[in-house]
Amino acid sequence: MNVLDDERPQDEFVRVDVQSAQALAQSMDDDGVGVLRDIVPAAILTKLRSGVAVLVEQQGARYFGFSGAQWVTGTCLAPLFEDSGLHALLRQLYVRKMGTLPPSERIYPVMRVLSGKQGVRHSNNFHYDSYAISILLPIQIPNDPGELAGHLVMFPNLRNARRFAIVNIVEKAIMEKLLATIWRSPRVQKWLSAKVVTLQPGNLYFIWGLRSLHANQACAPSSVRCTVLFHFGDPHESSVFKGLSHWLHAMKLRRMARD
Ligand SMILES: O=C(O)CCC(=O)C(=O)O
Ligand SMILES: [Fe+2]
Repeated sequence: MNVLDDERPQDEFVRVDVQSAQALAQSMDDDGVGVLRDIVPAAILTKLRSGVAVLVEQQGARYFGFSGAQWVTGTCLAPLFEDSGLHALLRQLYVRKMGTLPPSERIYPVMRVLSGKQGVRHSNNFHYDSYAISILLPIQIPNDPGELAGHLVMFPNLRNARRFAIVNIVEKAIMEKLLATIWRSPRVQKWLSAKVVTLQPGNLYFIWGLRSLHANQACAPSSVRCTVLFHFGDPHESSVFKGLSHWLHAMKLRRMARD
């Protein structure tokens, strides 16, 4: 495309279309990941990165995580977060994979900033998301030659969604805690054909988060890595065991925050 033909203001997102659902779902099934390229414009990436730089400057090189709708409101990511095309696409993907309507229309946004020794601790933590679909937006990925970039590594579509929340919780505990070191082993990753997804800021990466065991690779403690996740569709949203899984997750974050 000739850039001169593109009349979008430089800080506007490229429109996300529900028509992409079929192709995305196919790639997520076949390759583990579906990609929409060049959705977040460079001007917005620059703004977000300067916000992150201020945080790192103020609080030092450590791990930051923001979750829930409040942190997005009023930021330059809000137009994408509220975009009706994105919501329609997520709904469509959910219906295709889960065979029912999503339990809610809510997108759960998370921002992760990895830096310093704590950042390394937040790497290679293989997990299943609680949400059927996760979109990963790389904001800042280290890219100096010879530097570890912290790409995404995944075992695509290792399982199906579990019907009962308690089964899901027990399975997650076994896979994410008891067997944590197994998934980190290069030999196991090779043997089980783990996929490394090279992250390019500006693109949106779609995965079946609930089905695919995944983690970010480590990057150097001296670098800063920032990603945003949009999670959608938790089939166990209204389960009585949800409180337990939130508590387990909060404990895990607290443990990792200890120096
Ligand atoms: O930051 C990343 O690359 C992945 C993070 C992730 O999988 C998550 O927060 O659920
Ligand atoms: Fe995840």
